[in-house]
Amino acid sequence: MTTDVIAPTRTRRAGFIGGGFMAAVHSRAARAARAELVGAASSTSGRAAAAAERLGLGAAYDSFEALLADPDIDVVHICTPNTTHARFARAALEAGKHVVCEKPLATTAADAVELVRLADERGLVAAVPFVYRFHPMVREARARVAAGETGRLLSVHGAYLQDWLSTPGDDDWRVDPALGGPSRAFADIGSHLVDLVEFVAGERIARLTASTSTAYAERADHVAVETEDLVALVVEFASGALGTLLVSQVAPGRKNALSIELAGTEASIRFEQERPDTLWVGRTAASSIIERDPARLDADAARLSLVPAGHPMGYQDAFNAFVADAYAAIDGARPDGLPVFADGLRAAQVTEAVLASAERRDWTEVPA
Ligand code: SOE
Repeated sequence: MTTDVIAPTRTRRAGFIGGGFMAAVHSRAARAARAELVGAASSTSGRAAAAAERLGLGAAYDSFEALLADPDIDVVHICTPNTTHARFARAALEAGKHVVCEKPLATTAADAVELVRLADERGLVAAVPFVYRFHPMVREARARVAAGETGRLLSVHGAYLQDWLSTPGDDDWRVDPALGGPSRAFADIGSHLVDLVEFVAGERIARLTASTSTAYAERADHVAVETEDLVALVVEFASGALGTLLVSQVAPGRKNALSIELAGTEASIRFEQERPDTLWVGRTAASSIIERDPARLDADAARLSLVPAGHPMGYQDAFNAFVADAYAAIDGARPDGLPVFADGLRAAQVTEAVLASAERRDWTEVPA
């Protein structure tokens, strides 16, 4: 097993659709993976030129079609509002491009199924940034669970709490279902929480019951708001393990507080995204804090651990590792734990189950 993040073997030529916060994150990661940033397209040629200038993305294309027609671009990063993802991903795959598409991959499971099929048919790499998988201590937790250190899974509790929409004056394009899709908080961040739980546990949620709530019917730029600010879930795994999950974007003081805690017959294990260099391992007799130290980590965690213990790693490091692994997959490698379009489909299926359960106020099966 390599001890370094798998670096690409040839220069990638990357194009970007969208020029906002996530385009900045994606382009920093592409640059770190030694890609050539060829150009950007956006909603207008003016916005494309501004993004290319601000982010150093190379040329500005008049349209996404013009970007996809460039034969020199081999991978396209889609960083636009949610309801445009499926259309852009489909067009990029049909143009023969590898795709890194922001989550949610699609706002319906049906669209996601078609994208998975298309990527498989074309033999193209198609990835979705469930990026929290790439914190080294997440891989350490996953390795310990897989090795049986926690025993048979009994329960999970997790949360993803943010406060950037905590007041009626706070607003965003995600509030509008025409741009964000029918689910807001869950599709945006609940998808990360469920992906991380299932990734670390190595088990799938089989059924769930959900309640959603919208804190404010009116916001600065939107009225009659229907998309949810928060979701409370009870989940049952295929193994019979139970869990509770809370997702909120109206939790004052919580900035990006993603946390998961798994309890098994032998031990518990807890990861907190805002303190990504540590793990808590709980036992009846004594509990411990595991610090990230490459010399003492599972090989998969060590390969992502780019600096020594005591040098904090963070969100952009995780994103850089995700893009490096996606590019390595384009070179033919098979990096462990790369989130691909099938994972984007999973997220769409869970999101639809959450909305259906909240609507019916009953338990809902999640497709296996
Ligand atoms: C906003 O909720 C957001 O930027 C999400 O869209 C990202 O997926 C998450 O990683 C951080 O918060």
